[in-house]
Amino acid sequence: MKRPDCEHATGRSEEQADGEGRRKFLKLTAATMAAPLLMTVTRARAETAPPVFPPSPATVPWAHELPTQITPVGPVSSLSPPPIEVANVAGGEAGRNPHQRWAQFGPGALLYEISATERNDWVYSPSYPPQRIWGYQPNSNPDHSMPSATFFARYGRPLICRIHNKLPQNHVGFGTPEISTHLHNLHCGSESDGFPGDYYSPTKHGPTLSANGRFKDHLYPNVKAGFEARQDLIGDPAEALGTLFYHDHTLDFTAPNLYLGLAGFYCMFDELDSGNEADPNPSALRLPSYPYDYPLNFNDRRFDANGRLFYDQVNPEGVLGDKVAVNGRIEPVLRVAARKYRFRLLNTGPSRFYNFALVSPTNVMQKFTHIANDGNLFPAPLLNQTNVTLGVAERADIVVDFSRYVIGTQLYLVNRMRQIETRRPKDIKDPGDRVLKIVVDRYAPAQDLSRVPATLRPLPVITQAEIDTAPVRRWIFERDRGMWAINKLFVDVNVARAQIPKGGYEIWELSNVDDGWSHPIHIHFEEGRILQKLVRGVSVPIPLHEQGRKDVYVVEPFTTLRIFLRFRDYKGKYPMHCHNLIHEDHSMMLRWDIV
Ligand SMILES: [Cu+2]
Repeated sequence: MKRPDCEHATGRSEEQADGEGRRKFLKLTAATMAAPLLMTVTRARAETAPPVFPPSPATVPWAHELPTQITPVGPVSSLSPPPIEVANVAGGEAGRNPHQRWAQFGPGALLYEISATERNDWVYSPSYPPQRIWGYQPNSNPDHSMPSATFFARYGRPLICRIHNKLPQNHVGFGTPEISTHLHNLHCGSESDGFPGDYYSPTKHGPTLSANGRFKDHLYPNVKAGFEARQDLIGDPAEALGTLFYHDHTLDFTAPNLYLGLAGFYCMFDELDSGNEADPNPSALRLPSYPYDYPLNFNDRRFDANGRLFYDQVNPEGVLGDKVAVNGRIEPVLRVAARKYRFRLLNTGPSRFYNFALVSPTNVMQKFTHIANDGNLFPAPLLNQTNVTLGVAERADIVVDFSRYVIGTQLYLVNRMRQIETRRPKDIKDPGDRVLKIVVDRYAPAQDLSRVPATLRPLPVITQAEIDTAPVRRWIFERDRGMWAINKLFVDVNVARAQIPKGGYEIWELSNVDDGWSHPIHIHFEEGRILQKLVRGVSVPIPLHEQGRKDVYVVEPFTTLRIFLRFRDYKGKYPMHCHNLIHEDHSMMLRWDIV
């Protein structure tokens, strides 16, 4: 029998004992647990039975009200010590690589300061005791309505976000008190990308950093991909992104750290999607805008008999949550005005897929307009939709017009996707589970000037000549030796599995050769386009909502997706990984470099 050849089993040389010891322990434990099974069966569903955990205790629904509007975090006037191009290790910063394009974006950037912190008073449900949660919050005026703060950012306004690690370094239980914060899927230098090996704390650092740190500065240029070739800092509006989110990406511990709450929204605006529904600019889309622009983050969670958050970070099957938290609350109520809203739906996992529908109390599906997928506005809105599916890390922006309802109307957002294991969803079945109650309880104080125009954002051009000349890489995602592998290898953050020239373009074929798992694959850095979808080798139509730009590609059993990708403007190390956080933590990840 072959031994696992991953770095975790063989050990890394340069890392500190504690964190690395835990990482090695986890991987060896997982490999040992799976080893006897390997002698008889090698693949897929027959290999192991997923673990069965007791159900979470019952909750009383609709006992918690979400705020009627979210409060984005604001900039600070200064940072001390001031941010600089090269890591200020003497001043407490982790040993990152120098900021790329500092001269263009650093001086004059807006300054933000947040900290990863622990609090002990979070109430998932009034049926459960207040308990520990982790989140990213501003140092002053933290937003206690969400586990992590929300950013509203604008193209053309670069920002520097200083992220302190104030997690308790004597932490016990699941999760690890190091962080590496990834802003999914911002176009930025790899030193600001939150690479999984770039985790840091005051006492530890990952193998791809050079020093521990109390904080790390992230330069978010808020510039559209391809700006270098255009020689401007405005970029092509077709490349703009919208609904992004940031989260911890620490190697081997992303699932438990997100499970504890380390994920928040980062919404981007530009001259089209300007965030102002009264915008006089004729090119502005005037979509429903703040405070009627509302992010909703969904996660699956499981609780023990005492109502405390439960997780098993050793088992490579993870834990499937049987409660759905919405912005950190189970079965909350959102009161809305009788007008149009933009909801930004986000699935932060760890493993559950959702199919959301908005229904009446008698389970009649209501119509909405689907305008964006993975933070990318469609060329044209998809009208009269009744449901939307989200794999982990996928997003959907929808517009719901509540002016159609009388005051007092109650509606429910339901999850129709049934899932009984972390491996993949089972099927869609009505009427679904009610996860959010929406009450139309008032008229808006002012006229609703928002609209959903017939055209939204054009797609960037890909020429046939580019498709014909693109180098092709093939990546196979499969179960291997009790863990998850890409082309038979487990993650090694020190080794680049692909080296791609800056400015290049390629076609990546993502293949799932098993029948037991669905893999929502995330490729950092630039949005891609699905050119072709094959099931058992036969080309099938690409769903309309997946024909635009994407950054998460759900690769279902026996499926191959052919993706067109560009690699522009920056150099450095970036990962591709399964965004089922359990697969990600159990090695389904690789590093690729732009050189
Ligand atoms: Cu996966």
